[in-house]
Amino acid sequence: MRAAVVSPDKDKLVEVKDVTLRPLQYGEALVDIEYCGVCHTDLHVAKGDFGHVPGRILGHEGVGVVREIADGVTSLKVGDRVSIAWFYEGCGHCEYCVTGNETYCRSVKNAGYTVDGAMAEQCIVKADYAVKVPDGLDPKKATSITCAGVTTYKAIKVSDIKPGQWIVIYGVGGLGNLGVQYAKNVFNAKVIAVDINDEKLRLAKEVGADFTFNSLKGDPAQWIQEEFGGAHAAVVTSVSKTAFNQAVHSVRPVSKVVGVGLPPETMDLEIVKTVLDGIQVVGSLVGTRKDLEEALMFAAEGKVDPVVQTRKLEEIRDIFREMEEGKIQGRMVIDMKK
Ligand code: 8ID
Ligand code: ZN
Repeated sequence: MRAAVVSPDKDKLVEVKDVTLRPLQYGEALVDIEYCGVCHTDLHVAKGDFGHVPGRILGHEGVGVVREIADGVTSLKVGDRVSIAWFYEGCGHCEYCVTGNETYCRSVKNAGYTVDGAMAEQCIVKADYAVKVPDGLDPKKATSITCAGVTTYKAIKVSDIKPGQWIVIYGVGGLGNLGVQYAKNVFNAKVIAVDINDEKLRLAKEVGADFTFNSLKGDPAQWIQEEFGGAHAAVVTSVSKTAFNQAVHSVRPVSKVVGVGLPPETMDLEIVKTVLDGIQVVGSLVGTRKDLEEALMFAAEGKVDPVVQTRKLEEIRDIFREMEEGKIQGRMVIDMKK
């Protein structure tokens, strides 16, 4: 089968190859992939930002239909539509798995990074960890919820934002435009979107941001403090430490700054500001199976509507280039039938 794998040559990033999957094991299911979204995390993996994994099949915004189940599978049946997410499997019994923090399991497996993912014609899933896609949700759009959607939904939960409060979302690319929609339509917050790209800000406005700000044209933190007295929370999806630093200065005292973006660099956390204003800076990693089920439900109800365009698997290198250049609006999704 055709699959996009991490290239052994770091400059090439990725190559499309013919790959044979291993046989199914107890508790697993084989999924025919229909669509797979391309997340900026796939680009980090291909670049080796978290360690080089040559030969690994990329993809963790996968959606497909179960073709075959192995012994021991009770949670899925042939014909079910399921998602393939970054959180592929936890151990199921550690402190993190049993306290609603399964994505932090120390033995976690991640699709498209530590195990083969969904940028392929087929993918093996652990049945108990493959969250079903609700009927009536377009599978092309469901791909975006599988990572971008659940990640921002969860990050906003972690931010503790309350209805009517101001939340600032830094970076309104693939993740951020969904963050705007969850913040506005599910959490009933008022939303400020900050980016360095006017096109992305236009989309953020279209999908519901109350205000937008291009941080190449001024200091967003100063503007947010002057206009709104500071935001009640910030979620940062930007692939840049500048945005993390600005986010800390954008919020009111006793607020949370939730880090989601993964630029491989260090933020400058000003100690006096952080301590005197009681600011909490926390990370947030994708979401649990339950978070994903909820995030998918809100999309099926039409509260969140992913903006997607489809391309061929063979175009993956071009997609990565366009992502790096900031040219993709919403999410680029690979259509495995193209
Ligand atoms: O679980 C997680 N924490 C998780 C899940 C999924 C993705 C984390 N991520 C990470 C990705 O690995 C990546 O580092 O979130 C980051 C964003 O992923 P994405 O939304 O898929 O990337 P994108 O579509 O390229 O959007 C990035 C946006 O950031 C803006 C860009 O203009 C773009 O709209 N941006 C940048 I780059 N620098 C900025 C800056 N200084 C900025 N926006 C504001 N200020
Ligand atoms: Zn992702």
